[in-house]
Amino acid sequence: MWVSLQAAVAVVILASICHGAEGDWPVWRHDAALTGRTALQGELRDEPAVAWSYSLTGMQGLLVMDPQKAGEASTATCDAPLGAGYLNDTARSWGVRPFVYELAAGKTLVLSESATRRVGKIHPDLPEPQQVTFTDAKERSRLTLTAWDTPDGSPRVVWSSPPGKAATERWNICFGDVDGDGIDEIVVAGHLGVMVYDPRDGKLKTECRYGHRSRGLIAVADIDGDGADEFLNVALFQIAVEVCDYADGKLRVLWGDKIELDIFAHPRMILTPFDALCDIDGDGKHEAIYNIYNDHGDEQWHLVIRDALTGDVRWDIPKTVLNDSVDLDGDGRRELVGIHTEGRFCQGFGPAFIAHLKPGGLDELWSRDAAKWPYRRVR
Ligand SMILES: [Ca+2]
Ligand SMILES: [Ca+2]
Ligand SMILES: [Ca+2]
Ligand SMILES: [Ca+2]
Repeated sequence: MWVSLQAAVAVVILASICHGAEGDWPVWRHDAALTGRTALQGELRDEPAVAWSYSLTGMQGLLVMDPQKAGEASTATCDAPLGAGYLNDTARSWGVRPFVYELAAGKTLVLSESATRRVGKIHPDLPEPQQVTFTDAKERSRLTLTAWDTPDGSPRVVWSSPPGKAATERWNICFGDVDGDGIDEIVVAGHLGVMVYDPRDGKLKTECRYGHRSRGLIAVADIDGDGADEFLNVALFQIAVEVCDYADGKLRVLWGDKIELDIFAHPRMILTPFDALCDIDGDGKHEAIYNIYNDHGDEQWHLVIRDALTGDVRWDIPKTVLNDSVDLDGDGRRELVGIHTEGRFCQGFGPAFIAHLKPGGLDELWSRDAAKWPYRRVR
C-alpha cells in the first residue's frame, strides 16, 4: 500500500478534530478489521502522488563474496526477492525447503511453517507430507498431527492431543531426539516451560517447567555429544535463557539465566540470530548466541556468545548485533554476519560486517557503512 505521508497525517489530524463522535475512531486504522478507512468526506482533486515508500515484506538477499579478495576489494551484493513467486522458484537454491507436495489424485499441497506449525517427517512410520500444529484456543487448544496419506489426497488427523496446562500462550515447536531412542520428539516451548511429545501418538513424554514464559526461540542439538539432543530456549517476553538436558527419564536445566522476568519495565531487549545454537567459532563445541540490549545498563546492544554446555560467557561484544553465522566461503568455519550499533536502534544501515571471532572480539573480514542485512527469515 502506497500512501502520501503528508496526506495521511493531515487526514488523521483533521478527523480527530472535526469528527469526534463516539465510535468513529474506535481503534487505530479506524476499525477492528484495520481497514484504514475513514468516514470523512474526501476532497481530492488531483491523482495522489507517491511521496515515499518502504517495503514491509520479508526479504532475504543473495550475498556474493569473492574469498580471493580482501577488504574493500571484496564484492557483496544483495538482491531483494522480486515477485510473489520468488521464494517458491528459488527456495531450493537457498536451502529453504519449499514444502510443495504432489499428492494422490493429482493434487498439489503447499504448506508453510510458523511458530505454531511445523512441516516434515514427524511421525516416523508415516510418509510425508505431515504437519504438526498448535491451535491456541484456551481450553480447546490442541497439538495436532495431520497427514495426507489418504487415497484421494485429503488430510487426515493422525492424533490430536491436549497440550497440558500450557494452553493459552503462543508456542514454538521444533523436533529433536531428546531421549536418544532414535526417534525425534516434538519439543514445544509453552507458557511455563518446555514439553516433549511422542510424535507417534501425541502423548506427553516429559516436560521441564521453569516457571516463566518460555516463548521465543527453541533450538535442539546434541551439545554434550551423548547421542541425544539437548535444547536451548531463549525467552523473548520474559527474558530468560536456558539449556535443558534429558536424563533418567526427566528433563533438567543444565544452566539458565532469568535475565528479566518483570514484563512491566523492560529496560532490556533480546534478539536471537537465525542460528542461535551452533559451533560458531569452529572449535567443535556448541555455543548459545543472542543479542541483548542494556543488560549492563549501558543502553547498548551486545552480542553474547556462551558455552552451550556450561553457560560460561565466552564473548560479550558491545555495540554489535549478529544476524546470522554461516560458512560463506565453504571452508568449514562460520563467518559472522552482523551490524554495529549505537544505542537502541539495531535494524538500520551499517556499519555491516562479516567477521570471524578472535579472543575478545571480532576479526572483521569485510565491512560497509551504508549496508544492512535482512533480519527475518522468509518462510
Ligand atoms: Ca527420541
Ligand atoms: Ca546430548
Ligand atoms: Ca564452538
Ligand atoms: Ca568460512
